[in-house]
Amino acid sequence: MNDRIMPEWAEPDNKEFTSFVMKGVKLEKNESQKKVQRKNLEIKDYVQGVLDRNVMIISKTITLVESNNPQHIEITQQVLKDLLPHTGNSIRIGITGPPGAGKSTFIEAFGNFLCNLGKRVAVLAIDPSSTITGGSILGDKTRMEILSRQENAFIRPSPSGGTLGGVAKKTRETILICEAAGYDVILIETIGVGQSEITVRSMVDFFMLMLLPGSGDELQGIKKGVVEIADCLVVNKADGNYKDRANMTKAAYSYAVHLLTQATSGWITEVTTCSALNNEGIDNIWQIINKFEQNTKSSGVFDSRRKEQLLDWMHSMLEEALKTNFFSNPKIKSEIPNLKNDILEAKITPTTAVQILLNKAGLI
Ligand SMILES: Nc1nc2c(ncn2[C@@H]2O[C@H](COP(=O)(O)OP(=O)(O)OP(=O)(O)O)[C@@H](O)[C@H]2O)c(=O)[nH]1
Ligand SMILES: [Mg+2]
Repeated sequence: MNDRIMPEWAEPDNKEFTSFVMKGVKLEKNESQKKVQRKNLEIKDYVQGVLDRNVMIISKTITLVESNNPQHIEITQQVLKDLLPHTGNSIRIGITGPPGAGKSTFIEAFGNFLCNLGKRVAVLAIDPSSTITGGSILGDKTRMEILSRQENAFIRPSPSGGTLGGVAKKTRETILICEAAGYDVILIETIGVGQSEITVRSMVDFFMLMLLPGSGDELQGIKKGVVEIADCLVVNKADGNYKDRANMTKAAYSYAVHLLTQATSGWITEVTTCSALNNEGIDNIWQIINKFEQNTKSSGVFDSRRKEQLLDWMHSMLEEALKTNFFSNPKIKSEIPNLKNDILEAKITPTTAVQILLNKAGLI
């Protein structure tokens, strides 16, 4: 009777209790499941898992990349170093636009379209406002319902709480992981506010601005600068009652882009309409992207932009590291309050204060 176990709610000395529970069945995990379960994966496990396209390990590798723990950062760099030879083979597409333009709905439609063409699609989101709105990630998950069930699609919401610079740095590394995992198309959604679209532009090959049908004679508060970094303007919601307005908006922007600087040399910004909701105009956008890729690859612009982006990445990381290093230096921390006082009491100029600080940090 040893295998007859009293349920936990039975009093221990109650011999009259008639219920017994069965011992649980221990499931043997296969080797790869065991590896994933193990708390600390080794560098080679991360690398092999990503190359084997193991979704659970891809996710874990991205989580590792997103960690700010110095130990994790070191492992991440070694993992990325091994993955680097397998990267670079995707088309990286940025999608921005005002809130509610239909970016997520478009990604759902476009992602499914691409999966049906046999492509493998990764969707990443940079949402600097997610800490404020809190709910957008949840919203996106329900909006990308079909795509999230596609075997060839991988959807990763942005880490919340990060500064834009931090998120962007992680997104660049996440792109590399996705490429090593064999994703052919990487879609990066960002909400069109503030600085985020410039950051996304600096990490993608093709940049798309999604617009709403307007009255056709105004530029919807979209900054000229944002239009100037887009390779394609897409007026979404060209359906039902919005159709005519969408065409008017398209006409207004088609005229406007000719007056603006082009985002990519040798490429005239395309302006088109679509209905993400009704799956209309989606194939046309893919054709535009294909044409863009062919043109820029044959002119060399595609390659030179990627090289520039790598160097820009290094520069921005260097700036960030220098700043962090400088302001966390105890000598600097203790000196700053005194220098502030001296400046306010007109004893020294801000320029002198800067010289003193740089000197203390050993930078001059
Ligand atoms: N009529 C129509 N409605 C659309 C279309 N695309 C999206 N919508 C609707 O517009 C609303 C916003 O769509 P989202 O895809 O969440 O827009 P978004 O640009 O991702 O929004 P944020 O992530 O909040 O910036 C939803 O209610 C969609 O159903 C479309 O092509 N036609
Ligand atoms: Mg969205």
